Parts: sequence; C-alpha cells; structure tokens
Amino acid sequence: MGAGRLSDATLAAVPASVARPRYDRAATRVGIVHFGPGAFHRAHQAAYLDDLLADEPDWAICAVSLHSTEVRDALRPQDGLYTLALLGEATRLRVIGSIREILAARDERDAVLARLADPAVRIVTLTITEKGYCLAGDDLDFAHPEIVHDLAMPDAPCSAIGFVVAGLSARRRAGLAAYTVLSCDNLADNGGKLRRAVLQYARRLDAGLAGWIECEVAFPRSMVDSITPATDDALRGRVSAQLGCGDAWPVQREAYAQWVIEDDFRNGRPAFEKAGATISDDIAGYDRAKLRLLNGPHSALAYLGSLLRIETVAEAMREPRLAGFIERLMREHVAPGLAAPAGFDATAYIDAILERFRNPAIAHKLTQIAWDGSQKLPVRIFGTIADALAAGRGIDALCLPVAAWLHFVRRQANAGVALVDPLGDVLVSIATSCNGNARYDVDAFLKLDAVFAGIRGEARFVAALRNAYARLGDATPQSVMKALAWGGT
Ligand code: CS2
Repeated sequence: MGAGRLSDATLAAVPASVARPRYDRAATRVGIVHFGPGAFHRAHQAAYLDDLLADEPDWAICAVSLHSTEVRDALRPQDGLYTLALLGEATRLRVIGSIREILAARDERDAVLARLADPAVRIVTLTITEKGYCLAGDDLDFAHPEIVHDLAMPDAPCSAIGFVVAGLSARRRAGLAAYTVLSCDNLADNGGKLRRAVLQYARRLDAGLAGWIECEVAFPRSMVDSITPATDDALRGRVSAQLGCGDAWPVQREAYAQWVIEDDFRNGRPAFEKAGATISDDIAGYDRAKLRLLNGPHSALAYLGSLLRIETVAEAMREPRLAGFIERLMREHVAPGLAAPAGFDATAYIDAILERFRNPAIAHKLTQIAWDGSQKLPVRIFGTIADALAAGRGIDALCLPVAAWLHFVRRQANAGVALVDPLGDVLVSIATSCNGNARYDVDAFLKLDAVFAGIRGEARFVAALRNAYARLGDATPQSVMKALAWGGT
C-alpha cells in the first residue's frame, strides 16, 4: 500500500486530476441499505448516488455483504471511500463517497438489522446476482439451505430474503413505514420475482406480516447496465500510483452506464433521473432487450470463447468467425420478435453493444462471465428460444451457446477446474458421467430441473441441443471453429 491510504483524512491530498465527492460526507445520512456491494454496485448505483448526494444528502448507502468480510475489511479503513476507474481511450479516476457504512452480516448481523429498522432508511437495494434470490424457477426454493435456516431462525437471517423480511417485520412491529425494495440484478422482472419470493417466505412465517408486506411494500423493477470487469492487481497498482496513496479495492467499468427504474416508491426516493437514470414504466421492454441482446451474447462469447482458449471479450471479438456468429445471433436470432420498449432501435442498440464488446480498454475476462451459467442461461437465452419456437423460427444458432456451456462444464470437470456455479457440484457429477455421445450427454444434463425443467418438454429444443452438442465435437478449438462455420444456419 502506498504512502498512507485513501480515507477522509487523505482525500484532500489526492491529485486534482482525480474527481472526488462534491459534497460534505459528514453531512450525509444513510437512507439506503444495499445488499451485495460487489464491484458492479460500487461501479454503478453507488456512482449514480454519489452524483446526487450534494443536493440530496439523506441518501447515503450502508453497504452490507451477506457472505464475506473482504469488502468491509477493505473499505472500512478507507471510511468507505474507493476509486472508480472509468475505462476509455483515457482512463478517468473518481473517488466515490456515497458508501458511508459497510457491514458484514456474517459477524455484524445485529447492526444490519438495526440499520434496516432505522426510520431514515427508506430504500433497500440489492445486487446479489441471480443465485442470491434462492429461486427454483420463479418460486422461492424452500429447500435452499439459507431459506431453511432463516425460516427456522427468522430473527437471525443469513439470506437477502431473510434480512429484507426481518427488517420489514421490525418496522411493522414498531409502527414504522416500510422501505421500498429495489432489485438491481440481471433478472427479467427482477422486482416482481423478488416480491414473489419475499411474500412466499413471509407467508411461511406469519400471514399477518405477509399481508402487510403485500399492501405496504413496493418492489420496483429496474434494468442496470455497465460492463464492469473484476478488479485486478494491475488496476490497484495504477490507481495507487495516480492517487499517491493506497486503495485496497478500486473498481473499474466502461464509461457507458444505464439505469432504468420503475417509479414505484412508497417512502420517497432520490431524484435518480438527475444523475442520468431513466424513470420508466416499461422496464420489461428494457430488461428483455438488455438481457437478450447483451447478456445472452456475453454468455455465448464466454463459453464458445473459452473453448477456443480465448481470454477476454475484446479478444473474442477479434476472432472473425466467433464475432461473426455473435453478430448474426443478435441480429437474426435474438432481435426478431423482441418485444422492446416503444421507439427502441434494435439495430443501433446492437451496433452499440458490439462496439462496447470490442472496447480494447476493457479486459473483461470470459472466465468471469462464465460464472453461474445455471442461473444465467435460463434468464438470458431460454426465453429467446421459447419465443422462437412459438413463432416457428429456427433455434439451431441459439442452441449452440447452450451446447457450448455443457461442453465447458464437461471440460472444467474433467480438468478438475473449479466450476463457479451454485449448482457446481451436481453439474460436475453429471459431467463426469458423460461420454461424449451427444444424446447421452445432453439427456443427462437435461435432467437438471433447476435449469431445464421449463424447456426440456420441447422436443425441437432437445433435438436442436443434441445436434449443436454433436456439432461441437470434442470441443477442441478446431471443432468449435467448425461448428461456428456451421453457426446453426
Ligand atoms: C456479464 C454481465 O458477467 C456477466 O455475466 O454478462 O455482468 C454484464 O457485464 C453486465 O450485465 C453489463 O451490464
């Protein structure tokens, strides 16, 4: 760590070239509890709120990590300050000050519950990734170990759902107004899914509480977007050198960011729109377009690119056959029939995404995007496949990324490389039973209810997936290139 460390005390010494909070941090108050202060939250929502605190000081953030203490241990000595690197032709640094408090639920549960019961807290936001919702399909997974735990010990929760409900229960008992619960995760209808899971959980505890939540609590939907590569030592080194002091956990993202929020807040909200967010009641259109036209192709790049032994998105986009497949996938197989927002220009949106993917300033690792495939693919690609089947359109190209995921899982399992996925163990056990025969292997994976229950009944999907899996052969770069030449067309 350089001379000293970024903190309120050293902020003034940071070079003028580094932007910093334009408000008195000591005059701000925590008004938002955020679950999941990973890189994306700190690069995206926390930056939007940092733009608002000068005019609206009551919306500072208490950031809560649910499972680890690393973010707390890294940022608490920095008074919650950290550096955001905006990547572009010239990287711009800005110190973000909107996180006023950082808690780790694992050993500060009571402090988290106290903050949730604080009347000054009027919004709870979440970036807990798809797996954090503990869903099985669209319903709460009552067999999920964290949900089992929380239903047995509702006053000592460990899941996001458990904390949200415990906080609401305390406010109800104290006669306080509820907070609004805003999901900021890559899920279609994120607010609707979260509301359903919260109510299903609350009904198991107390029908009266569930009824109160149903009437009093808003769960607005939102769509979030900014490509945010994981922090690495290279970034830490660049930031500390430019700051002249240490920053234990800077974050980085592309200059582009979008936040579309449904205006359904029962207990007040900051003027998100003043920081560039879009307030809209057509979140479904925005999140379908983003999940299907950006996240789906991202996952396709992750698995096909990994099988080609490619490291980053930008590098993958320099591989003509893969880049060509991705572009055709977007324009010819995802965009048709996409129910997008009124006035949406799919061509321009796709052009912009391809440009963002090609950004040479962004070293977005395919291995990072490949995480949690069991949670991501149903949200990102299966909906497009289902719509194409219903419309009688071809699905061979759409099934190639899904088949690539199966080969990716099999390759990781056979190489003994850890699979970052909440279903990692069961995926590995399936993969190690595979023998390379398309029908046998695909059918073994299709048995996985949590991933394929909603789509494996479609015979055309099963046939197309088996065919795509066979097209990828032994999943060597040579056979993947051959499959891309076929490309499902
Ligand atoms: C990526 C997303 O890691 C992934 O799965 O597809 O994090 C993507 O970078 C963001 O959704 C972009 O807004």
